[in-house]
Amino acid sequence: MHTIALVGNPNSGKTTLFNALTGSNQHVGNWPGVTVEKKEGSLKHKGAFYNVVDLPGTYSLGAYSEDELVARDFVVQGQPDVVVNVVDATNIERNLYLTTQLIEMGANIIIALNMMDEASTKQIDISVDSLSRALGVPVIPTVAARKKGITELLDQIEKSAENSSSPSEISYGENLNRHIKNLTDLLDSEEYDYPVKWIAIKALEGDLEISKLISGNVKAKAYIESISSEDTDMELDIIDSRYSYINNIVKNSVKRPEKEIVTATDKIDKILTSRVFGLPIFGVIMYLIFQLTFVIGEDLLGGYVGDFVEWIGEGFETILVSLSAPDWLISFVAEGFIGGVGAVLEFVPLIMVLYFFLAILEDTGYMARAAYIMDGIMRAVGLHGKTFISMIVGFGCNVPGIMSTRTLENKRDRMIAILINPFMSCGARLPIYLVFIAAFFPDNGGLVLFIIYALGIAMALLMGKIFSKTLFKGESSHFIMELPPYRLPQAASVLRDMWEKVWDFVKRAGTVIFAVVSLLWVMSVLPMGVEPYSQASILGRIGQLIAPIFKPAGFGTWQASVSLFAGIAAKEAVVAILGMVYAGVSEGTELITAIQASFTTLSAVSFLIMTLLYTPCAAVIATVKRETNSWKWAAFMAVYPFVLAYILSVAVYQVGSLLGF
Ligand SMILES: Nc1nc2c(ncn2[C@@H]2O[C@H](COP(=O)(O)OP(=O)(O)OP(=O)(O)O)[C@@H](O)[C@H]2O)c(=O)[nH]1
Ligand SMILES: [Mg+2]
Repeated sequence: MHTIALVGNPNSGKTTLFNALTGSNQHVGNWPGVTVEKKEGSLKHKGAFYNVVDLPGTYSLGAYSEDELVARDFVVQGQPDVVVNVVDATNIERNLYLTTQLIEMGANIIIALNMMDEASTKQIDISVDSLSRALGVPVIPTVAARKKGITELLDQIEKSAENSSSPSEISYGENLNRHIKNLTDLLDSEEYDYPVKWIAIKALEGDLEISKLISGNVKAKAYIESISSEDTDMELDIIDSRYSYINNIVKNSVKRPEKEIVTATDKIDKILTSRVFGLPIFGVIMYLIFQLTFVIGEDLLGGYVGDFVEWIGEGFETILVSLSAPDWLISFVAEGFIGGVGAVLEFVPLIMVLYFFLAILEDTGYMARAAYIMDGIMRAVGLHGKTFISMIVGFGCNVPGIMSTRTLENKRDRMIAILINPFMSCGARLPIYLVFIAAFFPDNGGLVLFIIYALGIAMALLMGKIFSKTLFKGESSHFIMELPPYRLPQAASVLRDMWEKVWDFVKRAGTVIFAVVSLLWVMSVLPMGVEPYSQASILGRIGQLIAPIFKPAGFGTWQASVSLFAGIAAKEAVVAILGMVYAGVSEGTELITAIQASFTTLSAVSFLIMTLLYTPCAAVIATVKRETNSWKWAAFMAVYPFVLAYILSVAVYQVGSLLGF
C-alpha cells in the first residue's frame, strides 16, 4: 500500500483536503496551527488503497516548533511514496519555499494548488501548465473546501505512485554548486536514511541536527570547516538561491493585478484589529457568546432535554417496578443513573450552543485576530501572543488547548502556556456554573458566566506573569502569525466541529461519568443496612473526612467535598455526584432546590471559584505529562491550581462573611 503525505504551509487547506480525500472528520479551522499531530486515514481509488497522512503545517523543513517537527520528521523519515504539497494559490511565492526544500529532499511531489477560488477573487492569474513545466512537478488546481479537483488529484496520485516526478534543478550559484557536489561525493549514500545531496545542502546551511549526523565523517567535517571559514554567508546564499529559483518560476506563470485588490478582509480588519476598537469589540463578542449560550441554550432547548431525561427515568422506573426488580437496582437507576448521569446530559443544549459559537470564531478567522489584539497585553505579562490561541481552544477543552501550545517555538513560552491553560474554563465545567446560576443568579446568567470566564483569563495572565518572573525567566519570542483572510464559516464544518465536541461530552457522560457515578453510588449505599446517601455510608464518611478542609471556604459539607473529589476524574462528575447524593435524600428533590438549601449565595460564589480554578481533570494531567515528558510538571499541575483555588475561595468567603454577605 502506498503512503501519501499532505505537506504544506499552515492554513493552506491540508486537513480540508485530507477530509475530502479520506472522508474523515478531522478538525479544520481558519487559523494557522490547527493540526498539531499527524493523522492517518485511507482512501480507495480505482481499486487501489492508499494510506493518507495529514500533517501539521510548516513553513520550512528546518523546523523549530514541536508541530513543525512532527511534519518534518514524517517527510524526512516516514518515507512517503508521494508527497502532496498543498500550496495556497493566493500566496504562491511564500508557499513554494517549502516546495524547494521538498525538491532538495528528492521527495516525489505533486502540488495541489489550493484556494483557487480565492486566487481568482483576488484576480491572480496562474498558468498551471507553465508552473508545472517550470517546476517539473505535476500541479493540480483544487478548491478543497468545495471538493473541486479531487478526482484529478486522485488520478495524479495514482500515476505518481508508480512514476516519480523529476523536478527541475535548483542552482545555488557556481561556488555553492561545486561545494554541494564535492560534499555529496564525500558522503556514502549507503550510510544514511536521507538523500546525500540533501544532507550536503543542510550541512552547508549549518543545520545542527544534520551536522551532528555527519560528524563521524572526518573528511566531510574538515571540508565544511575549511569552506565555512572562507564563506560565512553560505546559509543566506542558499536561502537566496531558493528564492531566486522561485521568482524565476513565478515571473513567468503568475500574474497579479497592477493594483492589489482591496478585499473585504482588509476593510473589516481596519476596524476589528484597530488599536482603539479591537479590544472592546473582542470583549463584546465574548460577552455576547456567553449571553447567547445562556439564553438560547436555557430558554429554547434546556427544558426539553431535562423533561426528556426525566421521562426516560420515569419510564425505566415503571418498567423495573413492574418487573419487580430489586430495590437496589431501582435506586441505582433513579438516583445514580438519572440523578447523576442525567443531570449532566441535561446540559447538552447549552454545551452545543457554546461550541457552535466557538466553532464560528475559529472558522471565520477571528481567532487569529483575537491573538493579535491580545498580543500587547500578553506581552506585558511576559507571555507570547500565540498563547492566547491555546487559551481560547482551552475554552472547549484543556486537552486540545494544551496540545495547541506545540506551535510555540520557544520552550519557555510553551511551558508557561501549558501551565496556565487549565484556568481557561472548559465545557465540562459549564454544567456546574449553570446549576449554581439557576439556583442563585437566575436573572444574570450570561453576565455571571462572562465574569467566571474572565476570572479564569485574569488568573491565567496573573500566573503567567508570576511564572515568567520566577520559574521561567527570559524573553518571550516575537509574535509572528499570519492573519488569514476572513472566510464565511461553512455550515458543514461548523456543525461537524460542534457535533464532535458534543458527542465527546455525551460519550464521557456514558463512560467516565457513568463509572464514577456507579462507584460512588455503591459507596453511598454501603455498608449494608445503613441509610443510603447518609453520613453513615462509606461515601458520607469519606466526605466528612475531607469536609473540614473546605469549612473555611464555606462549603464544608460532605456532599460538596465528594463532588469536588469526583471532579478530578472529570469535571462533569461534580454535578453528577451532587445530582446523585441530593436525589437520594428525598425522592423527587430538584437538584437546584437542594443546592439552594445547602449553599448560601456567598458559599456558592466561593464554590464556583473553587471549581473554576482547582485541580484539572485526570485527562489534562495526563496530557501535561505527555507534552512535557515529566511527572514533575504533571504533579505540579495537580497541586498548584488546588492551592491557588483554595486560598482564593477561602479569602472570598471570609472577606464576604466579614462584610456581611
Ligand atoms: N476559500 C477556500 N477556503 C479553503 C479551501 N480549502 C480550505 N479552505 C479553508 O481554509 C482554512 C484552513 O483549512 P485547514 O484544512 O484547516 O488548513 P490546514 O492546512 O490543515 O491548516 P493547519 O492544520 O493549521 O496547518 C479553513 O477555514 C478551510 O475552510 C479552498 O480551496 N478555498
Ligand atoms: Mg490541518
